[in-house]
Amino acid sequence: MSVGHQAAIGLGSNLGDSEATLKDALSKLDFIPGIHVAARSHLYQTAPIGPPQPDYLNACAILSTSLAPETLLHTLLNIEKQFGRVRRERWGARTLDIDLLLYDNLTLTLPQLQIPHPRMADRAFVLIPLAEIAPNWIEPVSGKTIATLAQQVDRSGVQQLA
Ligand code: X6L
Ligand code: MG
Ligand code: MG
Repeated sequence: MSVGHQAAIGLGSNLGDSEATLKDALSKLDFIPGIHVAARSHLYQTAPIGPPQPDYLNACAILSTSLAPETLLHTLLNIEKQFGRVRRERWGARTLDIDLLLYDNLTLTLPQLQIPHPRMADRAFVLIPLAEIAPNWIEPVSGKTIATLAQQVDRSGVQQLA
């Protein structure tokens, strides 16, 4: 397998100590062989999309990785489990969600993994943090940069934390 891939991930939490969870999850990721956290966004407090539930904290990160997309996905899901993620109702509250958003300029459709993340291009809670750290990355389905996509979403309900 080749080395030196770039992946973008989105993190979200709205149960428990979300700030600690997001920071700890990123440091756990950085400790994993084959993953380096190259950049991380600020944390954002965001209004929930989906069923009524508490506000989220969201963030994004850029990973340098030697892991293939499927291997990286399994690593991310394993970290979710380590933070006590329990899948109950669809789109319900969670201690930690980590989504694989982009992987190089790849488009990939597998039963359990679609890259780019199919709903990232219209989600302010993904695009606004991601635009901080990867404004010039081209989302390969739309052909638009993250900065352009971020400019096109409604920023209300997305507040950067200090
Ligand atoms: C129609 C149907 C329109 C479904 C939108 C949008 C479904 C987003 C799921 C949708 C639809 C989602 C987060 C969240 C969730 C998060 C914030 C999801 C999955 N995750 N809200 N809601 N942050 N603020 O990380 O993204 S549930
Ligand atoms: Mg998600
Ligand atoms: Mg997810």
